[in-house]
Amino acid sequence: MVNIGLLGDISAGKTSILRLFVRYLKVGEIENVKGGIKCTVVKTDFSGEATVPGGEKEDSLNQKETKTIHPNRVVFREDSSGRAHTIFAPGGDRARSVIRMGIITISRIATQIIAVFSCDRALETQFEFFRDVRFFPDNIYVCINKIDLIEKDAEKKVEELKTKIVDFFKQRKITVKEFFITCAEAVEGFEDVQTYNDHTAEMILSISTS
Ligand SMILES: Nc1nc2c(ncn2[C@@H]2O[C@H](COP(=O)(O)OP(=O)(O)O)[C@@H](O)[C@H]2O)c(=O)[nH]1
Ligand SMILES: [Mg+2]
Repeated sequence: MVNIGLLGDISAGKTSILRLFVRYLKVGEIENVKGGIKCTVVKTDFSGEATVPGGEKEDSLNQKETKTIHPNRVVFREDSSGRAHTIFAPGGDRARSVIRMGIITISRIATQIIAVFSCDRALETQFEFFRDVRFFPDNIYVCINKIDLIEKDAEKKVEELKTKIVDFFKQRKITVKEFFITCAEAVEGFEDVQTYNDHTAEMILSISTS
């Protein structure tokens, strides 16, 4: 059994990654991704998600912006082996003590950590989040999310981000085992949306089953 913790600053996309993974399992799409196998959702808990008052999303009509108070959780099972895995995604707002508790708890019980970064925000502010987390394994995975928001020279930009992220964790004696480049939303008008949605699901699956 693998316990995966998704950690990252507010709005990096942790909750979206979990939701996309659940969707891939529910519609059976998980079998069609690279390394895909049949899996079943055992349990989901998104009850820690609170609607932000007045927080309308800019790009859609009725969806409300949400904020994670208590860690979200998904348990799923590999059908053939029967192995079950859990993915946790605590909130990113470490200024609130209840959320901070979630981050500390998950960073301690997770056997694998995925550090989630968003392409559309300054890295430095996102590093602040990780500076605060005390308990880290020596090796982590890194997810660079919202790839759709890089407007030009995406490959070059991604390489720059990777270098800075590796350096940041190296200073803390943490090695990045692997990078995953993802898009966790069904973004209309983004040509490669299917590929990068798939990458999101492949990331969770390959870390769980490796
Ligand atoms: N364009 C784009 N938006 C995303 C992506 N992933 C998440 N979002 C949006 O970013 C916002 C924050 O996402 P959320 O999952 O709540 O972030 P969290 O705070 O890390 O849990 C939401 O409005 C999402 O719809 C992505 O890959 N691309
Ligand atoms: Mg969240």
